[in-house]
Amino acid sequence: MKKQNGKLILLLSVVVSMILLSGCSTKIAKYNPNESVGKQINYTITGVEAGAGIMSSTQKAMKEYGLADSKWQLQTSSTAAMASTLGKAIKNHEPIVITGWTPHWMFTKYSLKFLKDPKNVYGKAENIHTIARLGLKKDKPEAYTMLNRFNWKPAQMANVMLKVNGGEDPHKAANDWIKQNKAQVDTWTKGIKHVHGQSIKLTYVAWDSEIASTNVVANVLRSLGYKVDIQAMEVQPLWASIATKAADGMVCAWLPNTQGLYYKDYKGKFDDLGVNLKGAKVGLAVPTYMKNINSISDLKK
Ligand code: PBE
Repeated sequence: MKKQNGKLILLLSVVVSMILLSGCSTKIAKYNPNESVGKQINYTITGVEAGAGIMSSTQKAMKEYGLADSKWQLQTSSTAAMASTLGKAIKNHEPIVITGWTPHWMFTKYSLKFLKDPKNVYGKAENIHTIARLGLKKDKPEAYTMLNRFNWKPAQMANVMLKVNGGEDPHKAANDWIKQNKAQVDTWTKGIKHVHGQSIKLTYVAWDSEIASTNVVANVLRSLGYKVDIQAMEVQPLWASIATKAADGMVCAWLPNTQGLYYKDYKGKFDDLGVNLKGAKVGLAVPTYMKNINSISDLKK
């Protein structure tokens, strides 16, 4: 008898938890164009790492568009977590607002749109700059020349990113890209003397875009004979690593807007080698099925 009771309790608890679980999963509502979007997503913008420039730009946007004084909040997260939340939301046709940027595989994989920003808080087009430590030109002129010449197009960066997102090792994805774009890479290395195992250190933030660019640049420097160390870190330490000369260079400076505050803070303590990618973009983004939401001010609806 006792044994049977035990079984019954077990069976009951399985049934109860199944009901609970299925109850939870059906509770996630699909995007409803007729209801306030804020209400549907608990007034939450899904963000990325705390130090990212896009996070401070978004705080500013929330103030300028009158979202900060209402119930809206910006959720700090990580790029990987944001991408996974986005993927799940899209699968279920749920509403979601993210901090987005291009080049990024998210815009290739999913149908997303940037929200219009009439107050121009995020700036128009952003560029990505290469930044070297002071003195690199004199100490490692070969590497400096290559870093100074490095430049590519958003679609090229997106191509490497998409491969890495598909599971390819970044080192290999970068090498494949280099092989397939030999003529372009040759213009970066032309006439540069090979060095013999000199070491050089590049720092970066592990955003998909910067994983792609840093691996490409590192592999090209390796082909010139450098022993290259690449080290991932947060944004503020990234700028500090160059300013304190703990690292030689980085190719991840989104400017003039996104990382403008770091640029200002460390001004005079780094060498700006100029743009390596033109036409990046930063802003708030939503899936295209959120038909009624086209501008940041629409979030107040
Ligand atoms: N991001 C990706 C960075 C630059 C590249 C938009 C998260 C930032 O906000 O600083």
